[in-house]
Amino acid sequence: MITKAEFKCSSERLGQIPKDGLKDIAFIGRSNVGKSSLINMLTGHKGLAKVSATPGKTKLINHFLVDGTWYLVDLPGYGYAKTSKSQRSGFAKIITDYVFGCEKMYFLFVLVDSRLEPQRIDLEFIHLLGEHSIPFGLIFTKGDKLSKAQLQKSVEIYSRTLSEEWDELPPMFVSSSRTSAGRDEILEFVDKILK
Ligand SMILES: Nc1nc2c(ncn2[C@@H]2O[C@H](COP(=O)(O)OP(=O)(O)OP(=O)(O)O)[C@@H](O)[C@H]2O)c(=O)[nH]1
Ligand SMILES: [Mg+2]
Repeated sequence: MITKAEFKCSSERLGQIPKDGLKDIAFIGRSNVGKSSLINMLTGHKGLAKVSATPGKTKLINHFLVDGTWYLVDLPGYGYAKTSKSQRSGFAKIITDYVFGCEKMYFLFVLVDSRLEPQRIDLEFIHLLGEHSIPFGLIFTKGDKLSKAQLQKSVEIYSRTLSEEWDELPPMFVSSSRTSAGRDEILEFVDKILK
């Protein structure tokens, strides 16, 4: 469903991101959760976003132009202990500036590792999204590492946890960059919200 995806630019400040009217669909989550891998999987473009086994690989806001009409945005991860002290508590300024302060940011996917129970830092971040009324969805990553039943359980546990705070649950997707699971569902959803 994506015909062409190309790297547009890397930004370290809001002032540097593309100044056109095109919408951003962005991906956030803990370092190493699989944001860059997912972007490569969705675009069918293996080397587009840089992937690494070492957390903290993506440090800038990376814009990838899709079919000349919207952007996929790869963001730095949060919760990585080796970032500077000032960043360890809370979230890096580059992330909060972009997510909470950028009009271009149209929809945010929060990625969580499907193997883990809800992590405090993710729940904190999701809470902030609620406070700022940021539209978001959840993507469970690395689904290839679990059985179908285990995946279903992960989604259920997350749903139950979010229900404690939210009246309405966000859209949720299970994915794997290895098997391309979730690709069609996520891209169809993006298609729908961009219209
Ligand atoms: N088995 C499996 N491994 C994955 C999957 N997605 C990512 N990985 C692995 O997880 C590691 C981190 O992937 P990245 O895509 O670089 O993660 P990231 O969230 O962009 O990380 P940062 O940029 O450091 O925040 C790499 O070793 C990937 O190969 C997946 O769907 N299945
Ligand atoms: Mg990355």
